[in-house]
Amino acid sequence: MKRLGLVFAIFYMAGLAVSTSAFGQSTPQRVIIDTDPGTDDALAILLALNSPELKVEALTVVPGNVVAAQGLENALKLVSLANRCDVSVAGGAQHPLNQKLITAEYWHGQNGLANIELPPSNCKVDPRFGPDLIIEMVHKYPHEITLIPIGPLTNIALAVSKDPSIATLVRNIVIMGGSITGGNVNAVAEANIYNDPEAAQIVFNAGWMVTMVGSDVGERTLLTRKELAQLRSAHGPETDFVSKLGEFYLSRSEKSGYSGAAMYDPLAVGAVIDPTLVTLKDMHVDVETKGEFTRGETAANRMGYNERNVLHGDHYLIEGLDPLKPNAHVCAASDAERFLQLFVSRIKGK
Ligand SMILES: [Ca+2]
Repeated sequence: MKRLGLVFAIFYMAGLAVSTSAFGQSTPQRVIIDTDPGTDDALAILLALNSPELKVEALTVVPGNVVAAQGLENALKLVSLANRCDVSVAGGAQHPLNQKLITAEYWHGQNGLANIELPPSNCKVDPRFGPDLIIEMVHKYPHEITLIPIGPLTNIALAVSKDPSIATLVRNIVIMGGSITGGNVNAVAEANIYNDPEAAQIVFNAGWMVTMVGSDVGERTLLTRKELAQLRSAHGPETDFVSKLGEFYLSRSEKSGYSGAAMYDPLAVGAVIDPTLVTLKDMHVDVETKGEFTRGETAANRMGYNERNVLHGDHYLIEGLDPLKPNAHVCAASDAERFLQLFVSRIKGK
């Protein structure tokens, strides 16, 4: 089954690569980024806005790194910085489905954007409720929209619960979230999943194949002083902002024992721009919503089956193996060097 999973992953990536090259840059992929900006969200959004392979249709904002209102303000400032008021920016959920919000100013600065004060936004908010905007756009462009959720999965869970048909009408869903080798909040949980495990469990089991770009791979895809120096060699509103934000994020990461700044959210965008940047393995993923130590863990089955245990008298016997259908393409590795060079060149390119 492991080999079979790899084969599926290779076909999946080859399929995406072919469709991209067949249409060329003239038909960019429509994407909606659901975001809780957030330092690495800002990097991801600017990467997307500066990549010709993508047409960013909307940013929908979810509470996570910062509260909903601050996230919405940040998203509006980011599209304004990039001079892209054509991108819809909409608010969404105000809190997770079933627990209190946990914000992360500790990592992202008081305003979520490394305490950098961007100019007031020239762009106007889209009055639609984010999950409704997602539903509308997926129906407007059937099989064309790729969802890129890079925050807690609250908005996506609300959208697919209200209208389950979007699960078959999206082109793809590529999330930053989860991990198969340990968490970044605690032993096992990654922050986006930990902030709304119930929403994540809905999203993983909505009937689509979720591409999961986890924190474990993000932490092996590090922005270092080398890339910061490359960014600093160019000047412009976006490059200057990214250089300052990168310095804050890198220093914060170094103080916490990392050798670079984990490119969590940007790598999810990178995996949509160029699927060959990541290695995927098909697995069945469920989200732990109860465990004493494991709430928010992405429990990923790497075997493709569960044992079938049947009660005989006073104990159970293993009678065989029940196959488990994959629901996720799980990112196992990235081509970090190639991704970082793509990131730097795209940010500097404008
Ligand atoms: Ca995020």
